[in-house]
Amino acid sequence: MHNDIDALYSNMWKDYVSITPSAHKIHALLVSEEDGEEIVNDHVAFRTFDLDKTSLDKLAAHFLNLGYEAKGDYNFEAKKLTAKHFEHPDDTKPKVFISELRVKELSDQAQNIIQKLVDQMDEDVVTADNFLYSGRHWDVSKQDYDTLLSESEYAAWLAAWGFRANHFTVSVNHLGQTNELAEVNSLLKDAGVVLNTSGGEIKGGESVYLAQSSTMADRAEVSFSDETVAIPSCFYEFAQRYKLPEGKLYQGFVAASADKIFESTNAKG
Ligand code: OOG
Ligand code: NI
Repeated sequence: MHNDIDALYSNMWKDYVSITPSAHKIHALLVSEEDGEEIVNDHVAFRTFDLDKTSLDKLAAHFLNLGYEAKGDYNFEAKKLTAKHFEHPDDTKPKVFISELRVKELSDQAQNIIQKLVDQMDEDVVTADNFLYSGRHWDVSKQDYDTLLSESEYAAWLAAWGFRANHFTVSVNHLGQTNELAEVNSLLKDAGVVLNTSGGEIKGGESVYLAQSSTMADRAEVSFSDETVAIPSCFYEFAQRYKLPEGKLYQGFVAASADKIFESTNAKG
């Protein structure tokens, strides 16, 4: 496992932008690189199957090993997902949101496809240094992808893309030009970026101490075993946090908002 947080994030970012080219453009819109301004990441997110080999805990181990601590628990009934978030004692480090699909709640057909994928995976890959930016460890056909897609968009995305940051999240609180999410959204839309409007462009708000928005995922080519096709890859998220009554910024997530953020990897319109 990695023993250097910054190196891990740098590798995850490289992998993420390789299939999310719009992240570069968005970066340039939000910070002036000439001034040496940097984006602060609020969090990154990962997806997995709740099978023994690939469980949330296996991914989490990489972060616990780096000093992260488990904080919130979340349940997404309709999407059949369980999630946890992790924080580092050094609050300049991004938070981590990891979800897992409860495979047993899917149809027998979908379960069989997923089992067939995970069976191809060597047990040791989950503890390898590069696991969190290693992508897919199986061959998958476009037909199986489509079958999963008709039942669980999450399952299909994971079958196609594997283990990698599903999104990075800009901390709006740390931006130089504005600290208002609504203004960030306007800037993005003026530049032609397509935002996720499921549940409204801004999910949450001051009343739940967290406001979030996200782009609709880019598209990138996937080599399926039978054909190569462009499908939704990864997206970019924007988070504005508000102070709790005691004066500290809220650090958790909001299940009702997260439920809609998941839909950022749906096909656009
Ligand atoms: C995670 C969606 C939830 C958030 O910030 O609420 C989330 C995902 O799409 O995998 O990231
Ligand atoms: Ni997120």
